[in-house]
Amino acid sequence: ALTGAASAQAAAPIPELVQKNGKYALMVDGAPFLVLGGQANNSSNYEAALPKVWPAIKDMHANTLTMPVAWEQIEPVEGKFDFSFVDTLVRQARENNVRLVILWFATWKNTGPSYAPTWVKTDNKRFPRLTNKDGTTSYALSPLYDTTREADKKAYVELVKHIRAIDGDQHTVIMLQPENETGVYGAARDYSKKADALMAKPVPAELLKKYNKKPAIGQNNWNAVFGKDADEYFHAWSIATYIDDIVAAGDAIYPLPTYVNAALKDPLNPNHLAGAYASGGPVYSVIDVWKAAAPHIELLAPDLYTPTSQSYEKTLELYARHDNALYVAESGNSPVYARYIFSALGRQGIGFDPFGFDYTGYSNHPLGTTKTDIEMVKPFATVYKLFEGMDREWAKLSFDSQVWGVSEPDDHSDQTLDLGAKWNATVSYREWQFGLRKWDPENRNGYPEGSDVPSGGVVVAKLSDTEFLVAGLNARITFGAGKDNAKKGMLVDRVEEGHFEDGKWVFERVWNGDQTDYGLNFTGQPVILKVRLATYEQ
Ligand code: N0T
Repeated sequence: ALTGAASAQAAAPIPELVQKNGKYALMVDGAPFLVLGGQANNSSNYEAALPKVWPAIKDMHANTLTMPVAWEQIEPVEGKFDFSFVDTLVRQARENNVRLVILWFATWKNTGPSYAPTWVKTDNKRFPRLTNKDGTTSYALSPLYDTTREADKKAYVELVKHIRAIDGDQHTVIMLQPENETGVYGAARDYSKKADALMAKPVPAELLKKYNKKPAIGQNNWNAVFGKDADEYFHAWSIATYIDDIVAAGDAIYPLPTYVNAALKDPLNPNHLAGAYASGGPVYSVIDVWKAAAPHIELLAPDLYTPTSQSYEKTLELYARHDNALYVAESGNSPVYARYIFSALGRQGIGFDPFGFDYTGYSNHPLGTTKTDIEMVKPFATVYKLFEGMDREWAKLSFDSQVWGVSEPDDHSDQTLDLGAKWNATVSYREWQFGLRKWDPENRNGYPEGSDVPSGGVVVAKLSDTEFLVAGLNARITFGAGKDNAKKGMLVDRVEEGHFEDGKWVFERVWNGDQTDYGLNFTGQPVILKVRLATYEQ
């Protein structure tokens, strides 16, 4: 007979990232889940800090808290484990009705070993640091030593075992991030003799296959195959295989979805050199290396601290791939970052997890805001309030149907949504709700207050050939006829405002007249619309 715990597990499957025709869903308790996350500050991973974490997560309307668990914290003495913080965290997350993403701060945290226990980070004989090009010793641990990997793996496996033991029937913990911002600054790779010897060997078959390379014998070492990219590819391969081995061991115990986060390479600067950014980490130009090296890692995710829309959008585009689900693992917490959730969801993102959300008083300005109180949270609460009532429905539509989404560009210019052959839509910003902007080209009426800071965005999901779910903030959406309907008259037939309850649309009222004559106008209030479009012969 099944035990109680086992039957509960059978009823609610373990969280899983599923893929269908290049679309992704993070399944939690058997249904698609949208992560509306908030990541706590780095040193908030102690019971004493938690009373300052939960209020911020609540004010934010987040459904998920992302929290580090440090190797130094769970294994301060080799072989002696202490999971008291994990127990407290999981219990309090349940009391606060949020899910958890746990970050494993271990061999690499922002590339350095600060979160490794003292017995690791002070023993350079047993756990060697890598060698810089000039022969000096780097601050970062080398990925080339079994001793380091096995020690990290042992602690990670204990953590995963513990999570299974306390959470295997409830799934409060929905994802794990092994390590944090891997790679190394100041070098492209480990330049030790050991590393040189490995680079002189043939490139592994999986990697050759990924890059479609068929080098001749004798021409198959790393430098011969990859030329100027060889150092970075080698380091990325070394780190990715190291982490994959750890994740595989965890998966054998309790296979939660895992992802790694990237300290980014500038997507707009082709001359950005490895080592100036974290070389070997999962930056866009080595996504294929990571995919070949780390089949157990579900996805690679960007940490977005570049506020300009051009840069932010480019990075989203680079990580939203058929073979990689988009997940914003970190984002700055200045007000300008909040709107990018619309772009992330438009690219079929499975979640958004901006950084620095607790009331411990720390600000990482200029990466994020100078504010550390409710003012920091407000812009994110505004976007999360819009999605919180339909997080499950949105995630399902994103997986099963078609979705679009845009956020306001820095120059506030209009954007076009190609909704297929029948319809399209234009999204515009900084408009009053009444009237058409083109009637007032001099802009004598000025702009709505505060609209100089971009905060707008719109998402659209297809419900049927003629119906769309539309939600937005500080933007106007105007629907139009696509090429199949070009010769017909086109109208917005019916606009319903409503909300979701237990997965069902609950009608509140019909929008018409001023509310629809000048496009559908979203303000700073959360509003969800169901829009039906129609044509007539003319
Ligand atoms: C992030 C966070 C935390 C455009 C910084 C960002 C977090 C880590 N690192 O507060 O430390 O744990 O993942 C690095 C950003 C580099 C500068 C980018 C300038």
